[in-house]
Amino acid sequence: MPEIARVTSAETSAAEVSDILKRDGAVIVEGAAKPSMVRALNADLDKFVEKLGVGLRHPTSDFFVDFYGASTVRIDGLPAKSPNFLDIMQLPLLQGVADILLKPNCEDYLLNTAQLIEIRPGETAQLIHRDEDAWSFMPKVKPLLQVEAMFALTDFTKASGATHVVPGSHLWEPEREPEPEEIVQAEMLAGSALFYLGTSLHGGGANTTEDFHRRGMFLGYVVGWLRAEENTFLTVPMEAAKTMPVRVQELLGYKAHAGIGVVDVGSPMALLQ
Ligand SMILES: O=C(O)CCC(=O)C(=O)O
Ligand SMILES: [Fe+2]
Repeated sequence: MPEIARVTSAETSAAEVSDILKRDGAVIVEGAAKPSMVRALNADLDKFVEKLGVGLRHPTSDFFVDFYGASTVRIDGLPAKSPNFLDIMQLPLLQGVADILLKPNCEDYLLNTAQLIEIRPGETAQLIHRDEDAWSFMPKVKPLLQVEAMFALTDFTKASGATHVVPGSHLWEPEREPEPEEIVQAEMLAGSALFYLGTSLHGGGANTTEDFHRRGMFLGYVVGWLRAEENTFLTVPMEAAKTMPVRVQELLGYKAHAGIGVVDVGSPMALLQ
């Protein structure tokens, strides 16, 4: 049975986490967010979760109705919804890993999407996938595009739907499918985070509990020359972006990638002044 390596946030450098990611494609970082941060994030997000039902509201295709889950609540636009999320976006360990793994392939990276993913009882296991398959028009041989982290905002257990992961699958041929014994679950306590590559096979787990809501908060960084999944210019109003730290503004797309993403062929940062 393969295992997901575990490290502690306090004792592990971005270089060490990156080395494990290069080897295994996934690693659990224990204590990535302090208990007080987990409480604050949950308090920020509770009111949005209460208002929203489960399931996908405006599907862009039938595929995504199933993929995103009929008993799962998903919310994006997190930078505008949770002031505490801005600290998660700038977490030195996560930025450090993205610097090491993505900067060789771009000038700077962008927030690809951030989502609260609450898997409710009765949800079935999500299709095992690679998040980089979102850019399906890419040639088979491509640089690493994406680095991601799934933060547990409640405990993740096998029964509650802990994320399925296939360690080592970032090095596989794209066609190879995992055998059941190659799939492990990222069981972790609230505050821990599963760091993984956009090329690693994974998927949400089934929630077989009677009444436990598995809440995760997921965010990923993508090379700055790709179109990001989430349309952050619409999910985060510009008035809100104006009040955010400069690094967050950059990650939301107000930093041009050389000649890409410009306004009047110049820096979009000028719009925030
Ligand atoms: O909820 C999870 O554990 C994983 C979700 C996921 O991989 C996705 O939606 O792309
Ligand atoms: Fe995914």
